[in-house]
Amino acid sequence: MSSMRHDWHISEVLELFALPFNDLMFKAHQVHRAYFPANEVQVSTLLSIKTGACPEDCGYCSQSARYDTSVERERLLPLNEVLASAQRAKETGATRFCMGAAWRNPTDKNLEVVAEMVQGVKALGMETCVTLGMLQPHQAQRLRQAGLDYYNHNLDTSPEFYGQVITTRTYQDRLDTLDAVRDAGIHVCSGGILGLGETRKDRARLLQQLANLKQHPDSVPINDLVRVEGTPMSNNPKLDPLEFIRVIAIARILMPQSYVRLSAGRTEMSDEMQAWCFFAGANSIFYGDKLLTTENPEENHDRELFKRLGIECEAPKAHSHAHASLNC
Ligand code: SAM
Ligand code: DTB
Ligand code: SF4
Repeated sequence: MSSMRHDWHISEVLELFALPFNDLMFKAHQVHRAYFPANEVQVSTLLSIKTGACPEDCGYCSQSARYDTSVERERLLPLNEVLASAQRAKETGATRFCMGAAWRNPTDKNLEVVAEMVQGVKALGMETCVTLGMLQPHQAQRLRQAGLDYYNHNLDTSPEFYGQVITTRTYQDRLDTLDAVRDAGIHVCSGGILGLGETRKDRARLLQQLANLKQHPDSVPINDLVRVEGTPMSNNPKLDPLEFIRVIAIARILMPQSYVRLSAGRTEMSDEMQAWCFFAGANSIFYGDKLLTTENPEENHDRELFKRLGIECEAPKAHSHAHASLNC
């Protein structure tokens, strides 16, 4: 929308970080209410369709072939298994099904198989999202043609800190993939991870990069590092929860119309911390006891938490604006 800003200066973002916590929460929550129903959260479920043996060296990742983690490599899952998982996710109340593959990039042959998965999941009446690594423009167009709704590809961190996290693909590669996705008419899902050892300025620069894209990402996942044994980041100190909540709030202020997803790391967050994240503007989560390879809160726990907070699940877009409950 034209009133959305894409010219944030780093000093403005840092000023938001420096606000007293209450002032920042108040501001973010006002923005949130102006653009979204205050008590609705969108629910997505993740499935790893191809696990492990990834040639990239992302320092946080359980699936990189460079690190000795407990993740076992698996082949691309067969279509019927993927569809059975999607059906289960739908029955538990998820409206979007996100499929992740540990590839540097898909081959055109890989993509045909994924296109079939996208078509099958869509036929169940769910929104679709995939995250397959770098994408060429013709590949993005092929996925769009298959009916893909969202493509996830994160900037992860600031351009300055990026080289200390990943050396096998550049920041510009990521921006190019996001352009290809946007140009193909697919919704962009792009965010980052906190707790990598970055500074507050790096966190501000990440948010600035996302907000200053030509169009804001439609969905902005904010991940808290899951410290995976065997990765170079397994012993990173935990980020201050209040700093994490600040990042959610600033993402909400900078990108008022985007869904801000409280993504990885929720198993280590208290219920109170998650409640603050929802107040600060988070309005999407991953639901189901597994992310890609690591644990997520149990479904029962999330159901209870939503009930205690009076949060409803957002109904599927294609149907009505009615509220729905996590239907487990
Ligand atoms: N391989 C594809 C790629 O990197 O483009 C897609 C899957 S990758 C797992 C998607 C995102 O998950 C990463 O960009 C990162 O932000 C997040 N992620 C991966 N491992 C994580 C971890 N241990 N803790 C938190 N977030 C993580
Ligand atoms: C994103 O930003 N977070 C999700 C999704 N996009 C694909 C992945 C989180 C992965 C957490 C670590 C794991 O389970 O392997
Ligand atoms: Fe591979 Fe994605 Fe993990 Fe990086 S984050 S190592 S690209 S699976």
